[in-house]
Amino acid sequence: MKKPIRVAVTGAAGQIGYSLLFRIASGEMLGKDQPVILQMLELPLEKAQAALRGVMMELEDCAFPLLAGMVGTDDPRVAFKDADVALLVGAKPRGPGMERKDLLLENAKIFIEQGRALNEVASRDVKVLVVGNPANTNAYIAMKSAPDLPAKNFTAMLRLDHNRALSQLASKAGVAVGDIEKLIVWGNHSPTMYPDYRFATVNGESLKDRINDAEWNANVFIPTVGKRGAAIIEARGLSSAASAANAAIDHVRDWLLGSNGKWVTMGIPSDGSYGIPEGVMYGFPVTTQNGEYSIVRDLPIDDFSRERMNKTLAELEEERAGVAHLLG
Ligand code: NAX
Repeated sequence: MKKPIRVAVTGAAGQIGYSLLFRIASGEMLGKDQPVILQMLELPLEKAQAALRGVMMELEDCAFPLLAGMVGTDDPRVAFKDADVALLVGAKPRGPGMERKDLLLENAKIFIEQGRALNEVASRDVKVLVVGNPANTNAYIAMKSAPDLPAKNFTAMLRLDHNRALSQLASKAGVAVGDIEKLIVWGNHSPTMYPDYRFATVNGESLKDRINDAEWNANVFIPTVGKRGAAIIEARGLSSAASAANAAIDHVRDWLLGSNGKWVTMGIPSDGSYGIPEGVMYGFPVTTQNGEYSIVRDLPIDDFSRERMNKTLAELEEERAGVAHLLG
C-alpha cells in the first residue's frame, strides 16, 4: 500500500467542498491505488463547524477504502500540517453593496493568513491550488505570504474556463469533446479571460480551419465562456459547484500524475513568457510531468490575441496593485 497523501481542503462545508471531498476520497484525483488523508478547514462559526461535522459523518458513511484519515478544524495550522496538496476553496463571497475592491481586501486577509500557515507547517513541496475568488490574485497573495515555499507551487484555477471552452467548441464543430487538444485560456479567471483556440486540433486537424468563423469567435465563443459563471447563477440560483469541483480534480490530477503531453490551462506565476511580467498569476498553456508543469513555448501571438491578453493582464495588474500595500 502506498503512503497516504495529505490533502488539505478549505471551505470544506461549502458547495464546492461537498462536490469535491467525496471524489478525492474515492481516488478520482490522485489515483485508485493512492490512500489520502483529508484535512478540512472551515470558519470557527458554530454553523460552519456543525456543517463540517456532517460532511465528515457522510465521508465516514461512504467507507471509502482509500480514506486513510480525516481531520476537521478551524485552525489553518492544523489543516495544513504536512499537507502535500492544498485546495484553497473557502473565500469571502461578495456581500450586498460590497465593492470589488472591498472583496479583494477581505480575501487578501484570508490568503495572507493561509499563505503564512502553509509556509510554517505544510510539506516543503506542497502543491497549492486556489479556487476561491478572485482566484488568481488570492493565489498571488498566498504565494507572496509563503516565502519559504517554491513560488511555482502556487497555482490558480483556470481549468473550469478551459473545460467550458472545450464544450463550447465541441458543440460548435460537432466533434467529441475528448478529441480536442491544444486549447488555451489566457489570463485571469474573470470575464476578461481569453479562450484561444487558434492552435486547437481535433484528431490532429486544425479546429479553427474547421470552424472558420471569426465573427463567432469574437462575438459568441469568447463572451459565452467569459460569462458562463454568471449564466449558471442565473439558471441555478447558485454558482457553479460540481463543475468547479470537477475542474479542481482535473487540475490537481494532471499536475501530479501528468497530462501525457496534452496541453492544459493552469494559472501559474509567470516566468516572463509571452510578455507577461514575472510573478503575475496568469493562465498559461502547460504540459505536466512528474509533478512539474512547463509552459508551452514559442506560440505566435497575433494582434487580436495580444489585445485580449493585455486586457486580462491589465485587470490582474490592477488587482495586484490594490493589495500591494498589504504584502510589504
Ligand atoms: P460556499 O459559500 O458554498 O462555500 C464556501 C465555504 O468556505 C463556506 O462554507 C465558508 O464557511 C468557508 N469559508 C469562508 N472563509 C473561509 C476561511 N477563511 N477559511 C475556511 N473556510 C472558509 O462557496 P462555493 O460555491 O463552495 O465557492 C467557493 C469559492 O470558489 C468562491 O470564492 C467562489 O467564487 C469560487 N469559485 C471559483 C471558481 C474558479 O473557477 N476559480 C469557479 C467556482 C466558484 O465560483
